[in-house]
Amino acid sequence: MKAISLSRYLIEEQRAKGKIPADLRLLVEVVARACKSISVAVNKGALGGVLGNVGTVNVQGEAQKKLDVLSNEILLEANEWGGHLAAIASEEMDDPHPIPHRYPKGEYLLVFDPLDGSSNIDVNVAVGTIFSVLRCPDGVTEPEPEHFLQPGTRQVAAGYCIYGPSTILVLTVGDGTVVFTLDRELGSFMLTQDSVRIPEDTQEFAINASNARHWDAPVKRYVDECLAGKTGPRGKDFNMRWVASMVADVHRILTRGGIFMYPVDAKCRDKGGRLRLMYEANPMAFIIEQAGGAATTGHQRIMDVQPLGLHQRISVILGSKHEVERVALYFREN
Ligand code: AFP
Repeated sequence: MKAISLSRYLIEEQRAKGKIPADLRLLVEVVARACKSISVAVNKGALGGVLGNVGTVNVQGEAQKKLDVLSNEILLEANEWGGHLAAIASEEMDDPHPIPHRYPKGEYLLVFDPLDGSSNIDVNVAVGTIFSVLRCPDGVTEPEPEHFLQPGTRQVAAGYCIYGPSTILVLTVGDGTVVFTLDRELGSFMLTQDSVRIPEDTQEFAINASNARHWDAPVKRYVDECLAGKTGPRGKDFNMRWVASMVADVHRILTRGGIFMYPVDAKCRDKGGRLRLMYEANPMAFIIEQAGGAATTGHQRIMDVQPLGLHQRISVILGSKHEVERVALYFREN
């Protein structure tokens, strides 16, 4: 199959299938172009003078990397003039960024983690950009934080760009999950996988095992059974991976199956979890579900959660359908 470009894919989704309006096509193309710029900055590494910390902390209370701030600025500058957005929210900003009055507004809300996994940048491990697109409620011209608080089922598009050995854009507009690889000579994202299907079973789990003593019983039961391998109730051996960059862990699972868990535990319960609902859990859940996988908090489907705050954290268990369902069963039996 001759690879087609992102632009052609989006035009075909818009024209042939009526799946996306022109403004949403423009939005995805603008975000993809911004990701190309971020990829250039990330790939320069130490030569770009952008490694290390800024010396500030974000709304999460986390030290901001220079690339966190730069990636955020690239995404803001790329998106504020196009006329497709009503407002923008980011992990790196306390409140939504309004579209400057000198530019027209559109009907979409864009939420993103501009550079997820940024604690891995200085050690040259894959990082990525995660984004989610919602509709701005009708009649709202000056969106407030509460206008972003829509469940994940209301997303009209979601994606991530992983800056790894190759730069790969993974996207869903609700018509399956598709994968584009950046052709640096052309400067275009080219379609390299047109309908991702996550294997429903797996032998690979991803969790930060250093938190084991804090886990709730259902998580401990699931992981202990994986560790028991052939001799245990699962009757097969498991492998473990933990990159500590959600984009990298999710991309591996999207590619070959697996289960990713960052559950609420005794250590992070007071914060509601480790990962953020609006710009990490929801977009990844949309992508995973569109590829035949599942995504739960342990108690409910992630995309059904009614957000209570823009930077709300949530328990995340996602990946191969049968494994996620097993963990959810253990929560019900608990
Ligand atoms: P950073 O962006 O601060 O590196 O956090 C990355 C992340 O939000 C997510 O990408 C990882 O899955 C998770 O945190 C790793 O958390 P631990 O460092 O506690 O394993």
